[in-house]
This record gives sequence, structure tokens and C-alpha cells, in this order.
Amino acid sequence: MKNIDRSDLTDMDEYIKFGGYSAILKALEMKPSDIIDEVKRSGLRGRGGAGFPTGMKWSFAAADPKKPKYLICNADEGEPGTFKDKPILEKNPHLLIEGMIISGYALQAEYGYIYLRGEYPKAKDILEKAIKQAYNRGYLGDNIHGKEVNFHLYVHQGAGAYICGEETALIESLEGKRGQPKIKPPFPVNEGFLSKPTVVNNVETLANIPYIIEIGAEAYSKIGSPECPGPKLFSVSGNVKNPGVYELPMGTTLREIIYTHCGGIRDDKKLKAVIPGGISTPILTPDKIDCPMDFVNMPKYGSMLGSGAVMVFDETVDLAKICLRAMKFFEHESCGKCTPCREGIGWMRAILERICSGSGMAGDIELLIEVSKNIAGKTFCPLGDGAAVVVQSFINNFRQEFEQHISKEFSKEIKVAA
Ligand code: L3W
Repeated sequence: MKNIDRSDLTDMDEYIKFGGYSAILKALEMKPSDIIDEVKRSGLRGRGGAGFPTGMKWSFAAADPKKPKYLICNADEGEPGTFKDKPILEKNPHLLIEGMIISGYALQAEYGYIYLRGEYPKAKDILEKAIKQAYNRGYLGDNIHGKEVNFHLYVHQGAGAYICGEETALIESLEGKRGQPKIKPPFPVNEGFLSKPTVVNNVETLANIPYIIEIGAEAYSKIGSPECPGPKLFSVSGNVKNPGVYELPMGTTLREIIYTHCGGIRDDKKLKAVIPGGISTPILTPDKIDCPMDFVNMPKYGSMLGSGAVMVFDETVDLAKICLRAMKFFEHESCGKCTPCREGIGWMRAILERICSGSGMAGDIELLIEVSKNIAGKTFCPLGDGAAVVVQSFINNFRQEFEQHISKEFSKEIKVAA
């Protein structure tokens, strides 16, 4: 995000003026395997949600003898609360393009695709214009900068399905099929796009590559947490004074993000809860906000870093209604392939609707937990797990919010009977 508001970096000349495209020149002097080693030593982990070590993923694809190999950028940013990739796509497209060219060279992939969220039409125009500029200046195409290096890059726009952010569904969709996840293994690094070795990396992950090449793995690994180095983008929404996207060292605590960078809770109300990494990550109570936001420390506090999408709820928020809202989302976005997800999420939504409308019954909370346990771990992809996590973590941490809705109805019944 450096320089992102100082200039119009969508213009290639401006991007170059601020040092852009110099990392490519450095990378082209390196052997592809040395770039992979550099990324491994940097400690970079995938920024899409799972935190898989990037260099390791690349080395799996590079080691597979099948050809051709493909590089896909997952720009299907759809996890509720997540809007961190948007500023890169809209304001710094050449950084992503530069990162993809270097990554393509390291992987010996000659074709790259940016799978872009359907709801980001502005980013499509900006990316396509930037790609055209890069072709015209010899950074994309055949014989990049006179070397025997070829890399072609295309934007493919999704059609608004959350599930296409899951990498196997994304690949199916890119191949022109219905976007539904497939069981792993085989992993895309071995059998991905058109059954060839394919690396799928998030926008933010690829945008880190030029910086790693520029400053070197050692300097990069000193930024942020020792176990998960580098800068991290946090998209903060909800009841804070200054919501937005913040670039901070990995491992910054939730407290610092909320109270220092976002100015604290709006109208100086009390904090009730935080979802730290997108709707699929467990909700936290206020006593947990000293957790360092990284892939290793968050599980110790009962949650996950996910995509770094921090959603803040103040004392006035009805968390049972938030839970219901999330369930409507998951029900709508389930691709329908796995029965527990397709049917179970609808049941959880119906029970939550009953609870929130004041018609909850004794035993509904236990029923919700029971249904969620029959979804978690029983589906091909993490969408069902995400829905189960929301129900279980909301009830485990904020059971009274659900009980209040149910007991209100009970007290009504008692009054009527009297
Ligand atoms: C080769 C192995 N490759 C794993 C690769 C795998 C993938 C990456 C991570 O879900 C999570 C999900 C969302 N050999 C490998 C291997 N890989 N083992 O590593 O894999 P995985 O399966 O751990 O995760 P995933 O299926 O990619 C990602 C959560 O992130 N999430 C989602 C955020 C959404 C956004 C967005 O909208 N932009 O970020 C938030 O929490 O629920 O659990 O590439 O192939 N042995």
C-alpha cells in the first residue's frame, strides 16, 4: 500500500516512478529455483485465509514434471467482511501484475489468470488497462525484456458465486464448468487447471512478491511475527470510528487495530464482540483482544487469522440476529453438492429465524449445536465448516443472546396463560 494514495499508480509511468517493475529486472537475473528459495526463506504464508507457506506450495508445483504449468490469482474476494484486496486491484494493479510475472517465471508458467470477483467491475477495467500497458512495454508477452521468458496474463470475471473463491471450484469455473469444489488431494499444484500443475495464490500474497525480491528474504522475514512474517492488510468494519483497510505488521494485536488505528468504538460505546478474520472465523469476547493477529497465535485465543477481516460489534448489537444473517448468506451461497451443507445450513437458518422472531422453543440451542456438528468436517470444502463455526462459536461465547430471545417468548406465554 506504500505510495497508494500519493499518486495514480494505475498509470504505469507513475508506478515505475515509485520504483515499480524494478523487482522483475532483479528476478530475471535469478534462476527460477533461487526465486522459490527466496520466497521460502521469506516465510511468506498465503493471505487468502489458510496461511499455507507460499514457497512450499510453489516448490510442489515446480517439482511436478507435467507441463504446461499455470498460475492463478484468486481475486474472488467474497468472504463477508473482507475488502482488503480491492485497494490493490483498483489502486495498485501493476504491483499485482509485477508479482504475477515474477511468480510465473519462478514456476516456469507461461499463462496466468486473474479470477476476479463478479462484483468488482471497476477493478476489471483497471486491471485490463494495466495489463495492456504492461504488454505494450514488453513486461508481458513473449521474450520479456529480451529474455527467453514468456508470460501471458488474462482477467476472468466470476459471476457472483462465493463458492468460486474456493480454489477447486474456481478452477472448475475457469474451465467453463459449474463452480463446485472437488475433494483434495489431488491438490491443484499437481492437478489443477486443465489437470496440469497450477498454483492458486491470493491477490495480497502475490502483491508481496516484488517486495520480497526487492528487499530480500532476510529483511522481509524480520517484519511482523517471527513465525508469520511480513505486512498484513486488515479490513476493519462494524462499530469502529474509522473503518477501512489498514496495512500493519503481521502480529499486530486486535486491541491496537481497534483502539489505535480505528479510533476505538463508535460513540464510545462498549465493545461486545469481534470476528477477527472474516465470517468463517470464530467470534471472540472482548477479553481476547490482546491476541496477536497471525496464523500461529490466533488459534491459541480460540480463533483464526483468516483473511484478516475484522468485524467489530458494540454493546447494542443483537448477536443472534448477526448469526441469522450469516446463516442466510451461507444458505444462499452453498453450491448444493454436499448434503450436510445443502440441507443442514437451511435447517440452522430456520431455527435461528424462529429464535429471532420470538418463537424459539426450549431445546432450540441444543438442536442448533447438534445440526452444526453434523455439518462440520462432513463436506468437500470449508463452506459448511464456516457455517458450523459461526453457530458453535456464537453459542459457546454468547449463549445468553440466544436464551434472551427464547425466554422472552416463554414469559409471553406465561402472561397469556395467566
Ligand atoms: C499441496 C498439500 N498443496 C494444502 C494448499 C491448498 C490451498 C492452500 C490452503 O481454504 C480457508 C478456509 C476459509 N499439498 C497441501 C496443499 N495445500 N495442503 O494450501 O489449503 P486449505 O485446504 O488449508 O485451505 P483453502 O481450502 O484454500 C481457505 C478461510 O480460508 N477463509 C476464507 C477467506 C476468504 C477470502 C476471500 O474472500 N478472499 O480470503 C477465512 O477464514 O474458510 O478455511 O491452496 O491447495 N499437502
